[in-house]
Parts: sequence; structure tokens; C-alpha cells
Amino acid sequence: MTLSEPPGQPTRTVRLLAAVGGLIAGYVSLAVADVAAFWVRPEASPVTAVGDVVVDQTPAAVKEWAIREFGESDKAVLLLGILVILGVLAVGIGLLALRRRLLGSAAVAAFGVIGAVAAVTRPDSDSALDAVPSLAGGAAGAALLYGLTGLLTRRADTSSGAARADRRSFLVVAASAGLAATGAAALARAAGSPVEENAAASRAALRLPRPASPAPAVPAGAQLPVPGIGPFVTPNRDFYRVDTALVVPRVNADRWRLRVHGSGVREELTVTLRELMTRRIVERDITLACVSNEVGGSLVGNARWLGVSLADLLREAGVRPPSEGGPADQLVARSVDGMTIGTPVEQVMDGRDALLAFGMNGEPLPFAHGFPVRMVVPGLYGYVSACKWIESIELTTFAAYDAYWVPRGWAAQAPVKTQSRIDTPRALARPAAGPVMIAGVAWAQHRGIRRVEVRVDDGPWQPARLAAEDTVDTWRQWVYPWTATPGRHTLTVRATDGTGVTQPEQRTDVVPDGAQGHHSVVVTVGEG
Ligand SMILES: Nc1nc2c(c(=O)[nH]1)N[C@H]1C(S)=C(S)[C@@H](COP(=O)(O)O)O[C@H]1N2
Ligand SMILES: [Mo]
Repeated sequence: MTLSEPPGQPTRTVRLLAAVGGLIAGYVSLAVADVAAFWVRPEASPVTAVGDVVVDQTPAAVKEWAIREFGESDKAVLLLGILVILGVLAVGIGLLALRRRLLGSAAVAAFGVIGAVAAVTRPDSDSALDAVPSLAGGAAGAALLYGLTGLLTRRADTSSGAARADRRSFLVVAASAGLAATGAAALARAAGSPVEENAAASRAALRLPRPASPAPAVPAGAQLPVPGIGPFVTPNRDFYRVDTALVVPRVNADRWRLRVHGSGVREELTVTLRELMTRRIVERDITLACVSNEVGGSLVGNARWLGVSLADLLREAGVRPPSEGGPADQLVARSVDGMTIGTPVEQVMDGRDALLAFGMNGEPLPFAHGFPVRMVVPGLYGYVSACKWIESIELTTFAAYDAYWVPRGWAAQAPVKTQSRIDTPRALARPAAGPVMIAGVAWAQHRGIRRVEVRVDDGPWQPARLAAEDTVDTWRQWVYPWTATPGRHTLTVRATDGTGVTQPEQRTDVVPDGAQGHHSVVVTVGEG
């Protein structure tokens, strides 16, 4: 024993090892829970369940900030944040265990209980089994920490040979547990989750029916031959993704059901995917936009959807829109992960192509985009229309029910606002003087785009050339050939929709019902 280390005070080495012990115990807890969740239900893993709770409790302003700062990586950032916090707590628990061995282990177990409570109280949890992964992880971590701390505290005399041997055992046990947990997690991942396997198989086996009502052919002139404008049809792999799901739900199409019920439903319906596919199949090009899309942003995409008419299905159930005296003005779609999306019944039944879609650009919906079935309604932002992984539709009223985003500060009703975006030249580009194509897209779903104009600096608004219109439900490309002169220039675009209304200049926030304002980019033109 050295003079600087009075008896009973653990040495720095021992404290360091205790911290490592805490981290390893935490890591093993998560890995064990993850492996168990693979078998029970991937969404029941504690980090996902707690993350889901955080997502649900996050105020609109923070969500908006997260999307702005991190875009589609917002979920990865959240999970990383949770892991960092858990790491810090694990170090603290490791050090605590050095003094209060049982209390340290109890703390690890308590985290397991927190994870279990989060997992079973998620809206998509329908079984107490969802508690198992967190509890198993907590128990494994608690036991490991108890054992490891024992090796550190067994001998009061930390400098004796026996104590050194204990520390070696500590390292061996810690490393073996860490490696075993990593190996088990890797094996589980490689083997694939048995819960998910049948979902993937059901998607692979799905044959899309031919449309009785095909989408009108896209006019050849809808895609402008200008480098730098995105494709008219957004490929599935590039299609933006926005949802609250930390783990993408993987629904087995063979077990999928959609229930239609509620106020004004004469005959409650439950349909399978097979039944849906025997109905009149409709194919349409529809541009989908997110309310969180900033002016100039990329949370918008255009796809060819295959599905059935939602209005037809509702009529069959006896539903009438409010204009025909129906009692329900809101349709609440609910997804398998508990999301609720409220859509005006009037718009769904006013003749527009509101779809229950199962196909996207020629393939079954990708899991991330709502497999097996989602809603798509032209002219409404995704959060009030485009429910993915849909499992029920309830007819109710806006007065009686607030869907998920409404208490979080977003409008209950949100038609898409007219928007236009400059895709090329990019912001801060340095084109050479001479001819430069200014080009991009404009959208005002279900109203259509009548005119796009471009302004250079403070000059007059000049008409851009519009690409051929596909339908009023799709975006429209435009191009303005500019003769660029040397120096710094601000390029601005504005669109006028099919009703003759031009985008206002004033920028507004995306909350509560979508951003307004003109998109502009600043470029510096070099000498020709
Ligand atoms: N189940 C579920 N459906 C959802 C959401 C969600 O979080 N959960 N997000 C909505 C939002 S905000 C948008 S913009 C669209 C995005 O659809 P996409 O991810 O296929 O582009 O899905 C909508 N449908
Ligand atoms: Mo959205």
C-alpha cells in the first residue's frame, strides 16, 4: 500500500477498470437485448423503444430543427445521442458499483426495466413479450457488473499479487463478455430476424397486378434535357423518407389487413391485400411533398403509384362526404407503428386520385415507403395524407380527434403550398459568363403549374419555359436561358399555380402548415 493511497480508497487503476466494467456491462446489456429483440420484435429493443418515446415527446420546433440540421440522418443522430448518454451513465454506474456493489447492479437492472416499460407502452406493442429484450439485457448486464466488481473489490490490498491476478481475471472476463456479446449480435444479424424474414419473403413473392386505369403516358417533353435538374420520376432509392420510425416496420403482406370503421360507415370493412388487388387497379403519377420541406429543400419526390381508389372503397363502406351529408369530415389513418394521420374526407372523395397504394415505380412499395400499403392523396402534405404501413381507417371529425402532429403544433389541415426550386446552377456556383441554363422544378399538386418566372438580381420577372405538363398532380420542370454577365448575381424563381395565384415573396416558417416564399441562389459568374 502506498502512502498516497489510504486504505479503502481504490487506486486510479481500479477506478479506471471500474469505469470500463460499467461500459462493458452496459454494452453487453444492449447487445443481449438486441439479440433477444431479433426474436421477439426488432422494435422492442430498448434503444429503439426509448428513442421512439423521445421522438414522440419532441416538440415540433425541435423536430424541425433536427430535420433542418441533420436532414434524413436525424434518426442516426438521435440514436448516437442516446448511446453517448448511456455511455456516460454506464461509467458512473461502474464507479458506483465499486463502493456499492449491489446498488450498481441494481442500477443496470433499473435501465432494463425502463427499456421494458418503454417497449410495452409503445402504441405498436401488442404483447407483454416486448418487455423480454430489455429485461434480459438488464439482467445480463447486472450480473456481469456484479461479477466484475467483485474481482476489483475482493482484496483490500490492491497491490498484492492476488489482487493483480484478480485484475487480470477482470480483464479476461470483461473482454470475453464483450466479444461474446458482439459475436452473438453479429450472428443474429447475419441469420436475419425470424420475425422479419417472412415479411421480406412476402414482398419478394408479391406480383403487382396490371392497372385497369393506367397512368397517362408521361409526355416526352416533361423531362428537360438540362444537366443538373433531377429526373421527372424520382427513383425509389432516391425518394426522400420522412417518418418517426427508428426501425422501419416490416409487415408481412400475407397477414396484412385494413379495417375501415367509424362514423357514417354503413358496413364495416376488413380487406386483405389479395382482396385489394382484385379491385379496380389504378396507376397515377403523383408528387409527394413534406410539410417540413424548407424553401429550396429536397423533401419532395415524384413517383408512379399503383393501387386502388380510396374513395371507391369508402363509398362501398357507405361513407358519404360532408357535402353529401356524411357525418365524418376527417379520416384518421393509423399505421402499424401507431402513427395517426388525419385527412379531410371531402378532399379524398372529391374526384381526385386518392390512392391506397401498394406499388411504387413498378415495384412493391419499399419497406421504408410503407409496404405493403400506404395512402397517397394528391395536393395534401404527407403528414395529413400519406400514411405508410397503414392498418386502419377511422371516420371521425376534426373536432373530435387530433392526429399525431396536431398537438405537436402542426395544422390539422394542410394543402400543399405552391413552390418552385432552382436546381441549377447550384448555390455559390461559379459559372462562366455567357449562356447559362437556370432550371428547376415547381409544384402545386392538384392545382397544377401555370407559369414560372425568373428574376436576376433586381431585374424584371422573366417567363421561364415550362416543360410539358404530365398532370396537375405532378411537379413541372422549367428552364430559363440566361446570358450570364461577370460578377455576383442573385437568381430568384416564383411560380403561379393553375388557379392563377402566384407564390408570395415573404418567407414563412415550415410550422404550422408549410413554408412559403421565393427560392433564390447566389452565383458568381467568372470572366467568359
Ligand atoms: N406511418 C407513418 N406514415 C407516414 C409518416 C410517419 O411518420 N409514419 N410520415 C408522413 C410524412 S410527414 C411524410 S412527408 C410522408 C413521407 O413519405 P415517404 O417517406 O415515403 O417519402 O409519409 C407520411 N406517412
Ligand atoms: Mo412530412
